[in-house]
Parts: sequence; structure tokens; C-alpha cells
Amino acid sequence: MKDIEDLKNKALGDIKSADSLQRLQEIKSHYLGRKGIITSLLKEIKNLPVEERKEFGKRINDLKLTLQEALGRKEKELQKKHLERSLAEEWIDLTIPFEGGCGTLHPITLTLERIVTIFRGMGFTVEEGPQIELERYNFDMLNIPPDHPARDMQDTFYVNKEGYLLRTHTSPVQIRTMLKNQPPIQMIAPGKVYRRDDDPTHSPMFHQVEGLVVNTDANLKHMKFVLENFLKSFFASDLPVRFRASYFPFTEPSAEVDIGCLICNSKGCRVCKESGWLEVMGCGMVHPTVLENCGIDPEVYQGFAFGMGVERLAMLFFGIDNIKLFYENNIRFLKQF
Ligand code: 2U9
Repeated sequence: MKDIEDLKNKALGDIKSADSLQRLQEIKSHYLGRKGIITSLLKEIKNLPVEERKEFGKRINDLKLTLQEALGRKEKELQKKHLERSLAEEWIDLTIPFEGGCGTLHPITLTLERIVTIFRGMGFTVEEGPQIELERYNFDMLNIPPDHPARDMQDTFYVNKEGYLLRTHTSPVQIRTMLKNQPPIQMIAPGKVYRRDDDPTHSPMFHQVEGLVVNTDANLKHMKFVLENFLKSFFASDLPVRFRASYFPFTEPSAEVDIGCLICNSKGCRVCKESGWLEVMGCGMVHPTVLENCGIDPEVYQGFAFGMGVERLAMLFFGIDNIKLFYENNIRFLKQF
């Protein structure tokens, strides 16, 4: 019995002095493991005189419980110390400047900022709207009829909520602005748009900037001036600009805007398909029905509107030949801007 008491004191001393979880595990094996001291003592019971077996067995079991309890407590204490040490030693200072230098803005961000800056300079405000849009604002209010091919499942991402879709253009932002404000309006709507399109020149998500001017005397001459001025500023060049008659449901008359090909200086190349011209925008006088839909009297007010694809302008501006490069986050591509 005296030996058991000595054993207990020795074991508790060992546990108390353990300075690591590994050392504690060794102590646990030494006393309680399959070949440990306590285990072999329990095996000795059968060799004792019958009258001593009960008392001895009880003392060993008590010792076992005491050691298990002490080991458990010590384990918790060491785990806590370990965690505290990790937290103190392994922290990272996220405010230390990165030795490799600053990051760069994405070429689409740079292009958007360039476009927005030019229009702000001409007195346009910048408006935003939701990317999950009402079908009514995206199509109906814009004079796009219910059977128009643009509404097709092949072209539009419909969401699983009746009457909603991913906007296919930023035009609903102009609708929302007209519903909110009476003219004069001079705004642009930059942002992400979505179409079921995916090839080297089309991405299912891309960026647009659309614009709208509504006042009592907005006319084609004003529109031509604004867009020519924009394109010459954007490309920092006095390049040729032409307006070619076209059709959109929401404008009448409508036009597409071409610039002289930047790649071949209008001489004809693969990019401009030998025509010497590159299409960069669409535009037109806002259809009277669209103004009326938004509570603006078309007998009093007139408007012009325009739209451009930001990726297309960015590709021409930076000389990039594949739209997918904008979305791959390849650091060797992004570092060049
Ligand atoms: C309202 C009224 C009229 C916006 C316009 C275009 C012409 C156009 C395309 C250019 C390339 C879209 O990114 S693209 O595929 N846009 O050709 N957009 S007129 O007209 C509006 C918009 C809103 C209320």
C-alpha cells in the first residue's frame, strides 16, 4: 500500500512537470498504456492472497482514476498554452507593404473610368441599377415586343422568379431614372450585363455604358457632337467617325457608329474585315413610346440615347484580341496595365 502511495506521488509529479503535449503522452503511456505500470499491477491481482485482492484492486483503480483526471487537466492546460503561443508567434501583419509593389487596376476598370471621366466632363451624371431586373423594365418599357428574338431563352438569362431576369443591357437604369426624375436628364449608366453568348468575341457577362439625354430640344446634331467628341477623347485621336443608319426598337431614327480602323489606319485589315471601319457604338433618338411609358410627354420633350460595349472598347484601346483574357485573372496579363 505504501508503494501505491509512492507511485501516485511520482506519477502526479511527472504529470505536473510535463512541459509539452508530447511529453504528457509519454507519461500517459508509461503509467496507463497497454504495457504501462498500472496495467501490469492490475494483472498482478490474481497472484495476491484472496483476502488482499479486493483492497489492492480498489486502490489501483482509484489511482488509475486520479491519474486519468490529472492527465486530462494537464492536457487542457498544455493545449491552451500551445494555442496562446501560436497566436502570439504566428500572427501576420496585413498592413506591411508588399515588397513586390502595388497591384494594378483591371483593364476593364481602367476603361470604365476613362469613359465615365469623359462623360462627367460633358456634364453627365452617373446612375446605377440592379443586375437582377424586372422583365418589364428590361424589355416592355423599352418598346421591345413580347415576341422579340432578344427575349428568347437563347439570349436572356431568366431567373427562377416570375417577371425577373439578369439585365441584358443597362437600359433599365435609364427607365428607372426617367420614372424618378423629370427632364432635363443627362446621364450615363455603366455596369455589368448578361447574355447567353460565349465565343472568342462574346462573354456571358460583359460591361456596357449607355447614355441618355432628355430635354426640350435634344436633336441628332447634339447627339453627333457628343459621340464624336467622346470617341476622339477616348482614343486621344482626331479619328474619322461615321454614323450608319440602323434599327433598334427603343430609338427612331437609329444609327451605328463606326470609327476609322485603328489597326490599319483605315487601309483595310483582318480586324476591320478589309472595310477600313470598326463599329463601336449604337445610338438614336429615343422612341416617343419609350418617353411616354416613363411619364415624359413626347410632345414637349425629346431625347437621344447611345450604348457601347466596354470590353470591345478596351480591346481596341489596349490592342487585345481575345475577350476571355479579361476574365482569367492571369497575373502576367493583368500586370501589363
Ligand atoms: C432608353 C432609351 C434608349 C440605348 C442604345 C444602343 C443604341 C446600342 C449596343 C452597343 C453595343 C449594346 O453593348 S452593345 O451590344 N447598344 O447599340 N443602345 S441606343 O438606347 C436606349 C436606352 C434606354 C430608355
